[in-house]
Amino acid sequence: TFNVDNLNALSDLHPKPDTTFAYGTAGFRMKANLLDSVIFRAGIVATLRSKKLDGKVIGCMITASHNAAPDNGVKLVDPMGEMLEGSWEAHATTMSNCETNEQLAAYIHTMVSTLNIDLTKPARVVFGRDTRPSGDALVAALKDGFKVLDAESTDMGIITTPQLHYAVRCLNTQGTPEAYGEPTVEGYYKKLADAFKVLVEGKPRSSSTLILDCANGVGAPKFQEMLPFLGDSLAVKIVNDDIVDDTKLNLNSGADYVKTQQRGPLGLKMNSQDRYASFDGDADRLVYYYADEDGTFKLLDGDKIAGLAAMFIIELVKAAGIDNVSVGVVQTAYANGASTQYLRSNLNVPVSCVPTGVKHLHHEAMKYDVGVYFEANGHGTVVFSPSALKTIYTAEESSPAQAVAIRLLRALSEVINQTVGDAFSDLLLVEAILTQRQWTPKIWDQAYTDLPNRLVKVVVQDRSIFKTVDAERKLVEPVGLQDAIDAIVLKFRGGRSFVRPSGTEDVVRVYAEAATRSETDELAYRIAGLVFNFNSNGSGPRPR
Ligand code: G16
Repeated sequence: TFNVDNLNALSDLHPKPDTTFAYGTAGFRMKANLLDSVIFRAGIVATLRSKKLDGKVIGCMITASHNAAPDNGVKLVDPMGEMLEGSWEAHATTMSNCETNEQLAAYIHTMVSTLNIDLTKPARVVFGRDTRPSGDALVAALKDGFKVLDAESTDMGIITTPQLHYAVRCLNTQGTPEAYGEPTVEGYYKKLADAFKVLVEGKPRSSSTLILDCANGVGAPKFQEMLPFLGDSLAVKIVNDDIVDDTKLNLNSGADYVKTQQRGPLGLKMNSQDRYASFDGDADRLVYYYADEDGTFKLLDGDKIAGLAAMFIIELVKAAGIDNVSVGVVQTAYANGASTQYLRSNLNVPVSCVPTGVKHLHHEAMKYDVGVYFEANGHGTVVFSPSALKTIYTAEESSPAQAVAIRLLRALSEVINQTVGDAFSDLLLVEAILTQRQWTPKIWDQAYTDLPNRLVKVVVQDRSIFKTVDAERKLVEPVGLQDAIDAIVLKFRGGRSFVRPSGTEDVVRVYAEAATRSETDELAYRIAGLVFNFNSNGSGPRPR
């Protein structure tokens, strides 16, 4: 049992506001001023999870990633660095919605008894936060949550989300055959930089400059911190690195802006000689882009990164003579139709489609020996199964070409953050492949041509009325809306569109693809208008 007076005293410091909470696509996320009680209780959930798993270290990351500066949130991290298991998301949601201290105590008791949690077991948690000013107070709430059931906690300070995921895995695998690395940010920099140097060894470096937009978020100081580890293996010019003026976070910059607006960060003058990349606010997403000779903006999003990574890995696996290692790619409904076609027809890899959220992609990717997963928004990574790693590490070379392929595969498995999508690690992966191939972004882009596409946000009164099936490609509620969407889509050449509620923002997202730019825009705005009008739910500005 546990000390209820202690719980009550701590819980009184973090009263629940009159709001219903839900663990969304990537944890709880909303206006920071509503989050105090949620974060306090997330601390309790993390403690219980650790006790349930025999004292394994659980991670808590305070961030709202790509969202605007006034938002914040928390993502919970399971022992191997992956997102919290689905059934526990439901426990976190229920706990966050307990109205009184009595209900909260009762729910903790319910979890302890139904999940068979031994409260005498130790609990260990590690936490970090991004640069948002609301982070400090929320960290204090989280720490109070740890006090309820006496969790031993480690504060990693201001770090990127993937660095926390990395540290969790390192802590849980230390001293085992699966040891993942040093559980510190320096350990992380060293591991990635050392692997990167192997990947580019002996290859001439690009004469163009890599201009890196850090969305005025935590990626800026942290990437700067990694540069000395990379030495002269990579030249980068960092822009949008103002973390002092917090209003600038993700504002007119960053991966989400670039992907959804299909243009470079505001105020960035692009030229056709250089290559450009953007992180999001907590550095777990990456997109690349460049300007064509005529100045046209060209986006290399998560789909393009997945294609590049899959192509490179497939060729290395062949060259290393370990063809028995299966490679697969996981996408979501947002994947550009042309990318899926390229993967299936040109690379001959199996492609699966799952609902939005890296947690879904990660699990599906683990079904392959090497699973490449990326959301179109630039969130993704590559996972290697234990047996694939064993094959890669025990493979014997019978030719110099084979030796090179094996060496590169080993380094790839080290440069890639296998716990979660990681903008730093993905950037090094892309740079390594471009350097190996001596490719410009333009050559990379030639793998396939994206179908014109458009993503629109619609503000509605209640996004919870939108229910989807079939990896979010079809709406089942509100009844009748999908039929209306289908009827419109049919009128457009190569038309495809779907509607789903966001799990991180208070909006409904509309995605559309069609044969031409103008048809795509028309399709997107007609569907958005439909959603806006449906049952008079539109509460924000009419989408234009
Ligand atoms: C989070 C998730 C991503 C997801 C994105 C948007 O990203 O980790 O998997 O694609 O939200 O989700 P939704 O469309 O449900 O709002 P981040 O970078 O914000 O943590």
